[in-house]
Amino acid sequence: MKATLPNQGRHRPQSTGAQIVETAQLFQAVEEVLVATPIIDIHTHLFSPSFGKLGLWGIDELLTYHYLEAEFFRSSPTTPEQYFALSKTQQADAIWRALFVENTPISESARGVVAVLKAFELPTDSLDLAEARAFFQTQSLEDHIQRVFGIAGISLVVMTNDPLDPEEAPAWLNGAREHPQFRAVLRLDKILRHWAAHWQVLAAQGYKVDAQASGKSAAAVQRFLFDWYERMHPMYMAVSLPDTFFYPAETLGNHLLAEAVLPSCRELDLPLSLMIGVRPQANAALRLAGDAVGRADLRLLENLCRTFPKNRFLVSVLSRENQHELCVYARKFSNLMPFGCWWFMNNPSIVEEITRERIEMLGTSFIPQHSDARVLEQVIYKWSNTRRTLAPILSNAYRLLAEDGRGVTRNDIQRDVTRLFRSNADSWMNLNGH
Ligand code: RAT
Ligand code: ZN
Repeated sequence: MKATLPNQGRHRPQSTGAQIVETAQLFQAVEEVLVATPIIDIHTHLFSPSFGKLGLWGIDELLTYHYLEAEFFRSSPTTPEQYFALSKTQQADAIWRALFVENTPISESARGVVAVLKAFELPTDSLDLAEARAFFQTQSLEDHIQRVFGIAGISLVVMTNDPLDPEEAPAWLNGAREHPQFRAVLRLDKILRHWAAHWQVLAAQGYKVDAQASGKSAAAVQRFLFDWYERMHPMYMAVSLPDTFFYPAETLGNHLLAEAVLPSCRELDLPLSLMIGVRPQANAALRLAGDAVGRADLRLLENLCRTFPKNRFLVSVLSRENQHELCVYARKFSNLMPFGCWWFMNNPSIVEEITRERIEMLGTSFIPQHSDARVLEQVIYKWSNTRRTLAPILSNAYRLLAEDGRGVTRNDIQRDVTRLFRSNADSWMNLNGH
């Protein structure tokens, strides 16, 4: 019998009859769809304007980003003690001089600042920051946000909101105004990781908790979370965890996780985001830049996903060595959603490796990236880099598919990009329901 060849025609039979994209056109088609699809940025440290000075933007904040501070100490004799004694303007000047004038800014974070300056047609090679500072000083924040979101091609950002932060909590209590493009996240690090230093704050607010989180403490923490849910309308709850974190284990944090946080998430229909793999303050002198990375034992995910099938877990891991296991666990548990290439993973070479692996193992059932932006304008370069890295990866996946017998239409590409950058987030976080 004559073997039937895979369909090589330019139209897909029994389907919409839509035009298959020629292999030679795939890259361009993917690029165009990526540019035209507004992205939902599911994890940032940005704030809407009603949080006042908590929201960082402008050239001095861009330059003093902790990713750049870590690089600065490698290219300058300035010690951390000397650096942190400087004013913000002096710090930015020192970083500009060391990383942009005396050296070529080829690292990922340094290149990002160049891309932002270019986006606003500011000089990228000047000896000082006078022109850039003058530009940012004359922007009105709300208009600037709209312009930045437009250039970055994003429609919505999810903030990181800490109800126990002494600067942030008052803003919520004074009724921070909701903003259509900024959504909240209830961050739990102080409760799950630093209870000893924070239980008193809950107690002082009338929640009946104690130092050991014993007795009715878990129930009181649940009430605390419900109260903050009412204030923030968060998209999910979140915690960053060290590489040594494990579940199950007899720890106070695990007790609160199992007895307060996970039941609250179930009742409120919220996912829990776990960001796993930080080695906190490996070099404390560097402050925010002082954390490192460690490989975690991801059997913790197997245990959580199996023990709590009614909870949804959004997970990002910081160690490159943990990335493959995360994909394998996602294949085992549909209540696990891998997201983002986080922090030390957010470099093109590593993003490429992780994303190819995820597509090969999970198709489009993951969220490829989040910006982790701390400074507003960073979304410009972070999302441009993501599109730039994704376009060849996705078009190559389509080329292989075509070679194996199925071409894709532009609608297929649009459906996939929408799922990756919008609807996976939307369906997991129910963006319009909370
Ligand atoms: O990527 C970062 O900026 C880190 O400092 C952390 O903030 C991390 O993203 C986190 O959310 O804990
Ligand atoms: Zn973050």
